[in-house]
Amino acid sequence: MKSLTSLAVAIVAAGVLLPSTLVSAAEPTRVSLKLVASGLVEPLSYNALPDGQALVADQIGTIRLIDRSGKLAETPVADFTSKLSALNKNAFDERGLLCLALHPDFKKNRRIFASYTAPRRASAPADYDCTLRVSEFTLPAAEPLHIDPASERIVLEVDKPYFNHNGGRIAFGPDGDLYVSVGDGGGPAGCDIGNGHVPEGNGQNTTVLLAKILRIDVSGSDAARGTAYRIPKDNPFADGKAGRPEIYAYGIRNPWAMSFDRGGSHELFVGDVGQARWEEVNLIHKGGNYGWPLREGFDGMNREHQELPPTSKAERGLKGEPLIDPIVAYKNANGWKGDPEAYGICITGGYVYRGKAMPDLVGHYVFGDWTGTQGTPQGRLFVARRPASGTGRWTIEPLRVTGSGKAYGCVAAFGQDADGEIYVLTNGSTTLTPGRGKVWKLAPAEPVAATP
Ligand SMILES: [Ca+2]
Repeated sequence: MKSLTSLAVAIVAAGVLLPSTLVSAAEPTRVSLKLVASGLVEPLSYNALPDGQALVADQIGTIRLIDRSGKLAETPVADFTSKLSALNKNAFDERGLLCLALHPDFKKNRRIFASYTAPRRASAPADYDCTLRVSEFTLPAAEPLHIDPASERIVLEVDKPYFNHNGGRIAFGPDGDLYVSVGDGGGPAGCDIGNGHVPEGNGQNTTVLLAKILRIDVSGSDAARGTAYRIPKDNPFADGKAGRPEIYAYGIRNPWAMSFDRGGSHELFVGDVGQARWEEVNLIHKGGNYGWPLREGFDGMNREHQELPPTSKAERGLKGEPLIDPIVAYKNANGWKGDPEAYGICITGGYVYRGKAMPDLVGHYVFGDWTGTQGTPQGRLFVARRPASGTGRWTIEPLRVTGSGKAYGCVAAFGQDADGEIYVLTNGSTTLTPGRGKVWKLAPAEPVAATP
C-alpha cells in the first residue's frame, strides 16, 4: 500500500488552489531496458505478429521486420516514403508514418492498417499542411514478408491545418471496431487557436474530426455515406445531428498515444499531450468530453497566456455536459520551470502492463515523457498505479532505469506483445536523424553489484 501522505498536496498559485500532481513517496521502481533493435530513425509502432516475428514502423515511412531470432531485417517489409507528406530532415517533426494496427482476425485475413500524414489533398484549403490518413493494406503470408504499397485502400482522411498535433494512433477495441486518435490541428500559437480552429476550439466543436477519438467499423463500406467504413450504431453522434458520427470522445488536444488494456475490462487509455502546464492520461469513455481547450489536467486554462495559471475553470461543455478529469496529470517543465515535480514536456502514452516478468507492474499503466528538457534527448519512464478503490486519480511514480539501457534518449512511443510485455521505442536525438532510433524491451532491473 502506497503512502497517502504525499497525495493531494495543494499548491497555492496566484491565489488559486491547484490540485497537485499525485506522486508516490515510495522509492522509484527499478527496471532495465533490453535492446531489441537499433539503427532506426524514430520507431513509432511495434506490432507483434502471431508467428513470433514483429513489425516496427519508422516515422520516415518504412516498416521493418524483427525476425524470430530478434534480428532487424535490412530490407523493409514496406516502404511508404513516397506516400508521406514531406518531412523535416534532420529536424523535429510530428508528421510521417505514425502507427500500425493488425486486424483482430489478422491470422485469417492478413489485414493491416496504417496511419500516416499524406500531402494535403486537393479538396483541403490551400494553406493547410497535410492530411492525416488511415489506410488498409494486406500482408501476404509468403516470405520474405512484403506489403505492396499499391494494395492500399484509403479508409479515412482528416485535413490538417498545421504539421503538428496529428494524434494518428490507431487501435482495435474489444468490440472489433477501429479507434483513431486525432489531434486538434496544431499551429504555432497552441491553445487550439489559429487557422483551421474555431473560436471555441476544435476540442469542443463536434462538427469536426480534429481533437477527437474516433470509432469506425471497418468490416465494410457505407455506400449511402460514401465512406470506406461504417458507423457503429451506438456512436454518440451516430445520427449526425449533434456532431460527426465518427466521434467516440472529444475535448482532446494531441492524443499520443492510445491503447486498450489487454486485461481487466479492456479500458481505453489516452495520453494527451498538454500545452504548457499539465501532461495527462485519460480513461476514455464513450461520448466523454475531456475538456480541451477549456481545461488542462485537473485545472482550467489560460488560452491567452498558456504558461500562466488559469483565468477560469470551466466545469461543463457547450452542450451542458460535464468535463471529465484525467486519471493522472503531471507538471510540464515549460510552465513550471525549475519545479522538481515538472517531470517532462510532452507525454508519451503507453500500455497497461500485463506481462509476467515484472509482477509488481501488472494492471498498472506504463508510460513516458518525450524528454524532460526541451532540445535534449532525456526521456522519462513512469508507472501510474491504479487506485485501490478502482476509480479516481492514479498515483504516478518514475521508473528508474538501471544498467546498459540507461541512456535511452527520447521516448517516442510504446508497444506491447501478445504476452503483455512492453516495448519502449526511442530516439537518441530530438530530430529525425538517421541511426539513432532504438527498440527496447522493458525488463526487471539488473542486479546491483555489491559495493565493497
Ligand atoms: Ca483534459
